[in-house]
Amino acid sequence: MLGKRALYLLIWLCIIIGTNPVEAGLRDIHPRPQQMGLLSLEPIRFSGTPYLIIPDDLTPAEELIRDEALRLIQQRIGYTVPVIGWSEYNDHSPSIWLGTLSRFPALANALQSSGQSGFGTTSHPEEYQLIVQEDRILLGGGEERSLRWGLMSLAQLMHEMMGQIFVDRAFIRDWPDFTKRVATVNTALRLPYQTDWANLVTDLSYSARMNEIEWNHSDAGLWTAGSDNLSRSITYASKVKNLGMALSVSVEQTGKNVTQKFWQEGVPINEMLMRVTDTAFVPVFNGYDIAVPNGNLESWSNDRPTSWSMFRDDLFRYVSRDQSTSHSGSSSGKFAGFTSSTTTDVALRQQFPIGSNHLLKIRFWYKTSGYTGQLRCDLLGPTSPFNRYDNRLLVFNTPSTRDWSLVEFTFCSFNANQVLLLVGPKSPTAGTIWLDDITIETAELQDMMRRDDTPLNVYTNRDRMLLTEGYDYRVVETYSTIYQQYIRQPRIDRILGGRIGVGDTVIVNWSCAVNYQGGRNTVCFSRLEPLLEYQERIRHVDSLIHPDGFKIHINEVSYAGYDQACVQSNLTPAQLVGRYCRQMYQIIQARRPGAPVRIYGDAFDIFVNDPRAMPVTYSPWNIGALHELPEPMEIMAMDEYTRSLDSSIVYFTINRHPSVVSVMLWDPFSRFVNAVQAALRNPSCGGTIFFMWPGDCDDELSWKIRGLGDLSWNIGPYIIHNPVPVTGRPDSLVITAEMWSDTFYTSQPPSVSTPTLRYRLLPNGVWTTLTMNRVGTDQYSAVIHSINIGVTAVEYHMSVTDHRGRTTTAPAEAPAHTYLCTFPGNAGGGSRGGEQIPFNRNMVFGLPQIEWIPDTEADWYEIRRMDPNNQYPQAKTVIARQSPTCPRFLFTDSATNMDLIQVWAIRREKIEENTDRFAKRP
Ligand SMILES: [Ca+2]
Repeated sequence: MLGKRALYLLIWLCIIIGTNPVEAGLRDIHPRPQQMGLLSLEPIRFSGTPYLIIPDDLTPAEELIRDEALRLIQQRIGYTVPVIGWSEYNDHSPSIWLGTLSRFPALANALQSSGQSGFGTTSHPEEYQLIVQEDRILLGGGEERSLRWGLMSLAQLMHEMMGQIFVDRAFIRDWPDFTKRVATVNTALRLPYQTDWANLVTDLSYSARMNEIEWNHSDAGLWTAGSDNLSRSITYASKVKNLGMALSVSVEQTGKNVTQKFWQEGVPINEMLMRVTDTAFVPVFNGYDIAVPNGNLESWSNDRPTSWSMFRDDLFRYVSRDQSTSHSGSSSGKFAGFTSSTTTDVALRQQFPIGSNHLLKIRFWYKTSGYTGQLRCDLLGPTSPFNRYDNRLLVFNTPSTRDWSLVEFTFCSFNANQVLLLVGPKSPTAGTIWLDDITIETAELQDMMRRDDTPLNVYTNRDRMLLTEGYDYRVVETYSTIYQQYIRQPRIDRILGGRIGVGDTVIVNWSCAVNYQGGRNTVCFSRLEPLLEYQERIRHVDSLIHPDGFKIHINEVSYAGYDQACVQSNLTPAQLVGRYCRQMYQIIQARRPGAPVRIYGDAFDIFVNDPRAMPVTYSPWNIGALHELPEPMEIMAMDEYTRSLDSSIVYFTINRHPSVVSVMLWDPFSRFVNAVQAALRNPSCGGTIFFMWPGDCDDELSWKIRGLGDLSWNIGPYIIHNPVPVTGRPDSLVITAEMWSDTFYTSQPPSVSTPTLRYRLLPNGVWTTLTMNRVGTDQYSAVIHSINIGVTAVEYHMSVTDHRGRTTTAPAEAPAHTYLCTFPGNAGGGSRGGEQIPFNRNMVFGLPQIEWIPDTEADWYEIRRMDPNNQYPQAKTVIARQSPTCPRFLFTDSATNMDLIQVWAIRREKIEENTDRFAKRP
């Protein structure tokens, strides 16, 4: 039974192979390789168990690679393969050779001898090279990490069927377009679900060949975080390192969590009018004389409330005057007529003066009947969006049916004289809601800063005499918790015998630690204490986790430059932020010299469009911030917060900062495509980083991370070219390639254009260009004619451009690299034959040049370079060919080590057979 099934499967496999040239295997590889093709249309069937051949005396990093190889191969073919160290290798077959080129010279030599362009040395970070030969798989790379990516590709080429292993006979030379492919893990590990989520994001990102985890770990470096949390953190950090990914860590969220209350910035509250009672000072109800025009909704004209506007004029159809229901006076505003398709914003809005530096309380009344939806009250800066702040925003689900109810909350006017107030239904779908009596009045004292730089001054109202604390009045905390230099619920008491009496009014100037955006704090960037704690936390996190780099987690900069410590520094708010971050950078560098540091772009990007950055007085508010930063710092160009991603990147570039483009994972994928293209346009941009928080887009994590990995590795277009097999010298040669581009989940239809072949006939032909013709789906072809008797080989390369305007060449570095179709009996360039000849060296324009005496019998010359680690008598790497009429060569790199250079005169008839053989080193 089993035998029949096996036979059936094998027949089926042969049909698949026979009818569909097995490129499917290559097309399935994600991310898509830079250079790829098949050496044979039939996969190799390995007879017997393959051996994994690795260098001797493995380093810890190499041990991880070995284990990863065993894991991936086991996952793919169902069993573990035996491992053989190089010194024990004795022609074991079939075999998989795995190692970095520097640690495995025989592997490097075998790759170089393969005859494939560019193989045997690496020229890109994370580059790997993979060739599946008859009885041997070669997988080498420049560094350990690249071997992981190569193993993932190899696994894609492997198939197991009835105990036999089939491997597509492919060659791949691959590296990522970006050196930075960063996944953000935005969570502490307090709870099991957070740990699960961090592991999931990490596994998905690793599979998508991202090479760095940025862990914004809000508990990092806190002794108070707890031992479970600590052990989870260490375990997680080890996991990231064992996956060969870089780990960068941030230890706090400046501007969000201020662990010590007195670090907050003191926003000055000026000219607050208070009345002295026998128990305490109380605010005069409307001491600032602010009135909300038509806040009682008594005045109507054409069935619209005077003074109020709406987002769009037609939205007034939801609003009407109700003279039968009111909280005060004779009318209220009634909102009704909602359906499931009602727009979300049905709020009344108006802009009016409120005066700067006031602490205010907004109050309004609402009533509902069968209402489904939310109620919103939003206080914004006066002009949108660049001079706007989300000062205070309140959104809540109302009870469905409720009689008149009061809503009140406190906000600060900061330095804005005007406010844009929005109040009304949000996302309503049914029922009725009424509003009435919208007022703004002086707020109670709260969150008072009591530092030297945030003075409290009390004056008499009548003659503005400065009163004395401790003699005329005292300030006490009425809240149960006592904070240092901060009073949460202050009360000012009259002192008997002082200069003020009950019934007097006083003017109070004080500083408030303002919450905004529904609870964020402002940080005083002139205080030393936050930096001291930062230093402490960096020390702890470095000692416990020892990350590869750091992130300064300063986002949505909540900064005003109000308190005296800030003002007296003579720096602009932007410069203060920059200086503060520079100090954080210096703290990191003092601990870990040279460690890379990344930072959010919001506070440093003059093209920022972040309406939450508060309270800005001009736009862009952050001019000067970037210039305070040390130049090595990497800045995030944030797709979501900039008006122009290209402009942001260029701004960072001209200020000598590298950057990465940052995308929010829950955004539409088309934004990622645009962001990656912007990054590609700007060479100083190192790559991509994505972020989200647990629960944001969990359903989409898998495909979006994979897609972003593909995009960041190689956006395309793609070329699969199977080198032409020849058995004799043909009269003409057909060059074909599979060329295509990817939609990347966008609606833009992919297409390719100008598929082009460039070729010359060796030894003496000139370069010729042909347009390749479409001969099938994604298949292109061109014919080289007139291959005459003297032609020994055809040298060629291809290119194609896609609908994004991106051009890809094959080989990947054409024309520096080319394909060579050498005719049997006429071993061509790249061969090992010929005769080494001496040369003289001199300098031309500061560059080394070599010259030699012409060899009248040479068909061409080859300039070759020896591997410094692997100096065979015959150098293996052909770096250039020269025609017989040009017995000289100018190097473009002044640092070229001339001791490694050889010149060979190639004589066709004396060339040895170009073989794939290699010798085990003695
Ligand atoms: Ca009213």
